[in-house]
Amino acid sequence: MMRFDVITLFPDMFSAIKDEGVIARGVKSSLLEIHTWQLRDFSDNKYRNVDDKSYGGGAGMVMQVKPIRSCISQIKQKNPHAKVVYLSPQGQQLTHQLAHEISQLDSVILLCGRYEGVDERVIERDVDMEVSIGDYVISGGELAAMVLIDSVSRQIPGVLGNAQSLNDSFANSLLDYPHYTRPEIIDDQQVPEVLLSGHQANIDAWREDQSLKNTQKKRQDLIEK
Ligand code: 4GY
Repeated sequence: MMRFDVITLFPDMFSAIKDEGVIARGVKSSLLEIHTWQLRDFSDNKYRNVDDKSYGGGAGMVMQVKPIRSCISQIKQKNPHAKVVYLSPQGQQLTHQLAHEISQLDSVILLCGRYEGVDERVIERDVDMEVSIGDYVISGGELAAMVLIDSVSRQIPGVLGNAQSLNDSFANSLLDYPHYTRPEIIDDQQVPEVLLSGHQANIDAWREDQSLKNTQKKRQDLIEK
């Protein structure tokens, strides 16, 4: 059982992954748990503020250490070995391989930033791993956390139809092969004959070849690696 604890100002956003799809099924079948924590509940003032102006000036607010640290320490009371992941563009890039490594942990705390992000002292002392979903900026860590939860959960045995995740594009460091379904012909477009042949060895060979060609055409960089 893998457990995610998400620290966020917008816990309702996580209904997007909690309520339906592959992750929801993983939760229902007790393979994973997703808990959200409203950071404002850890504020020490009546206005429930968790941010303040930036030292040095400039527009934009910074998330304060105290509420974050007290939320993390409450979560860790039950899971002392939980790893804290901060989602930011300055992190290590999330890849199939990193998602797999994270899937080996049993408890992950995901810290979602807003505004200008968290006070650097949180990163220094409380964060174990900084992870980025790519070289662009989004408005908060929540969407990045959901991407991480989805990509990690898919690699937990049983969350997908068991053999499915081995089949994933990137599991073999190549792009996927093309997929077709009924009907056999639509307008002037026909399903490749080999897929209708029933000859599984030929189908497997065709798919492998298509994966390679697809990768050469669209992502030469993956082959050079
Ligand atoms: N890219 N990968 C990313 C991001 C938003 C303000 C700090 C990313 O992971 N997170 O762009 N995050 C910012 C928003 C606080 C994180």
